[in-house]
Amino acid sequence: MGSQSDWPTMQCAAEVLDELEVAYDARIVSAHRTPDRMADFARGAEAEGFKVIIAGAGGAAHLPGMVAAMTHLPVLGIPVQSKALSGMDSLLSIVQMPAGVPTGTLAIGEAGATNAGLLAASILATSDDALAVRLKAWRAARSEAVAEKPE
Ligand code: RP5
Repeated sequence: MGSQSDWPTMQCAAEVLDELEVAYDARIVSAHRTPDRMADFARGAEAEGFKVIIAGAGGAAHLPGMVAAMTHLPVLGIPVQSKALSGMDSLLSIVQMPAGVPTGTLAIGEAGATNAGLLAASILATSDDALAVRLKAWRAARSEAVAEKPE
């Protein structure tokens, strides 16, 4: 994520990864304030053993796209809800990548972070049968929790 202030949003991704028993590392890596840290992370992520990167940032949210430019790993971008423009700035900063540098873009805010965690798990589950079982169970439990009628 780009800032400590993104953590309340990004925690939603972390929570779902915890529930699915997917190992992860959470780091603050700013495209603007710590560009060298960002480049070192993005260029070294594959060698470090990462399989998927979830990158959340708000405002002028260049982090996901810049990370995607420096790695072949899948990058899932989360537009963090900004105070000034409610995350529309974040969304538009992430979603319109030029052809050739794909960056997955999720919904603004907490829903996007939760879904990024689930999507990362789905990607990993294509080569991890036990995770696929846990993911199917997670999804089934969510379906079963939906009442047929309102209270
Ligand atoms: C972005 O600027 C961060 O991703 C964050 O969403 C936003 C505001 O950062 P802070 O000023 O709260 O550190 O780089």
